[in-house]
Amino acid sequence: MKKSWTAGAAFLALLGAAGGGAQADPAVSPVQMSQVGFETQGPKTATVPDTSPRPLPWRITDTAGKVVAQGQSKVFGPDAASGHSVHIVDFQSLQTDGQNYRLTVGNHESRPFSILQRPHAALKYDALAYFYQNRAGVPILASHVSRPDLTRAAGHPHEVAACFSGADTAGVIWPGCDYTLDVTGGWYDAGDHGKYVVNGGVSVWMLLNAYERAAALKSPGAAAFADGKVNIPEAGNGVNDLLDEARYEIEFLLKMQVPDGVKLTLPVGTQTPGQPLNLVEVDAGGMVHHKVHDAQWTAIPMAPADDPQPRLLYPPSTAATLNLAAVGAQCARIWREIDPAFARQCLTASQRAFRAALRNRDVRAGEHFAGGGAYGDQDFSDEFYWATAELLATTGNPAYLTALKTSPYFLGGPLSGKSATGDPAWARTAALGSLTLATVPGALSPGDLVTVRANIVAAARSYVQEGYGQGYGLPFAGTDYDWGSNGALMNRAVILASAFDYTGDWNYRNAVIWVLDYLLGRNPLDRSYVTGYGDRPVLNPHHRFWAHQADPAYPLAPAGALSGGPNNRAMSDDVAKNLSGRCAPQTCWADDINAYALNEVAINWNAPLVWVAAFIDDR
Ligand code: 9MR
Repeated sequence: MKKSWTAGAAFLALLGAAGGGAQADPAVSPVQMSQVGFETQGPKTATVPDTSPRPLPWRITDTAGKVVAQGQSKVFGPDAASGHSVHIVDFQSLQTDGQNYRLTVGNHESRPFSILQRPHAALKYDALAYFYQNRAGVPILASHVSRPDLTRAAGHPHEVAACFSGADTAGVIWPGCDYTLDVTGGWYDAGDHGKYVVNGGVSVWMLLNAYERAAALKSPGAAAFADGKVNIPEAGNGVNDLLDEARYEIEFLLKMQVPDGVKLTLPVGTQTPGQPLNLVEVDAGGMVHHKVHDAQWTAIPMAPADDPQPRLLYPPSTAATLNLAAVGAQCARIWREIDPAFARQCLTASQRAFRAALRNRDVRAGEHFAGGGAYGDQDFSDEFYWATAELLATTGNPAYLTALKTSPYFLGGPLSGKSATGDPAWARTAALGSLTLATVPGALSPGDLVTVRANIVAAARSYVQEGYGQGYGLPFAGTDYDWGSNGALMNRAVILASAFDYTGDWNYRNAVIWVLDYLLGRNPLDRSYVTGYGDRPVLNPHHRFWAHQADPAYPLAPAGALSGGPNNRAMSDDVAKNLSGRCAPQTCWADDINAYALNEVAINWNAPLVWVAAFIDDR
């Protein structure tokens, strides 16, 4: 971020964000707060850009215009992440449910807002509906969507794919393989129609962990997704609907596994641009294809059923193989009693994958295929830890514990342990292993359980502190907003929420609210990044079917999809390039379907949104 950034540029960024949409945006509010409302007893904060060095008087009026709360703002001053000089108003003391409250700070007046018992009650269902609506292989039916224009024909209903062969964009010749796989099903990754095992694995894990967390706590939330609660075709089959949705992807992941006895020529070790790949023939049986996607990128708009491109399997990788090892193990313990045959299938696949990864420890994804994202990862020590933790939690086999103890991540938290895990991310999965060990009853000895939970709580404690240093209250102190920053914040909220679960300390839950408030409107763009939520929701995410902005014959997005969010690190699309250098970190974003680096939607961002929304309403 350039230091020379000015308030004028902020204004331009706001205009950029508001302009060009298929639907008119309401005016930017001078008072930024959650546009969805506040919990009766929860934290209530608003941020007001104002350069006054002295506190401003504030008051809240109710529907009748009566003043129900008042005080003085806290002068925060210049805030690097937003580029604004701001004041913060804390009105947690107002604990009377109501609608049409207004907050006036100095001469700035907010939109009407509400205080409710459970303002986030619907979010978990809308966030989960994202997954049904991005299913491949089946038609999206009127009975399961909120508007007729969201229905569509099945995309890729007979997806029998051959392996990529021939030259990639860097001129590397790939030999292909002598089999095809029927990989019909699963979820499309994002705005594109690719299906990537690496990202699919972490997304499934997140949904399954939401289930395991609530089950272990025996909290009211354990019933939130009980059979029939979610409007999906499987409702009524006697199985929890969150599990039904996750299984739709697991079945696809299982299909991506290489048959036994197959030898493939794969790139082993470091890949240096400009240098030839180290292509080695290996025993690839049990490995997992990294991804399946179109031979070439398709245009926007594009309903999945209209995709004219051939679908191809791309070479197996160690990362994809360990994703299946991890999620297969998680599946095996969850379905053990629900569907023993499926559980056995999952465990067999998991163990086959794990053995294959041990044989092929450093097979990296090729970075030069057209038509899809790379999800290239260079370090698999975190995936090994994650998969081993899942297998231990499922089988209790002491051999896995012995192996786990040799990992630098053993019992690590995001910021501490022998090696810090970082927050969960598609390329950083060690935190998932630690969360599983901290969640699944009996996975660890009591002493080790205390340690892993303490390491997770230590990160949460530090994140809360970060929040106190932010003008918009975000428990993230950095000024690097990566591709999918909103998804990253959701993953951080999972850490904060888990710390609340382990300790009962409400400060951690409050910090989860800070994250939700930011996503739902308390941000310098006055934007709700969740479609269908708030007064100024994102309208034009980068998505090939929810492509109303590109062509009015296509639908607007349904409610509950999370925009990737501000990105000042990899401003690669044309809209982002235009903003580059003249936006503060939290304002490097635009509501434009072409802004794939800023405004795409994706399974790995919506999955932690489901987790967090379920957590926050779990009372
Ligand atoms: O989320 C991914 C992000 O971390 C990467 O920086 C980016 C560029 O490689 O790719 C993102 O993932 C995209 C994937 O490659 C293809 N489908 C859409 C995903 C979200 O933008």
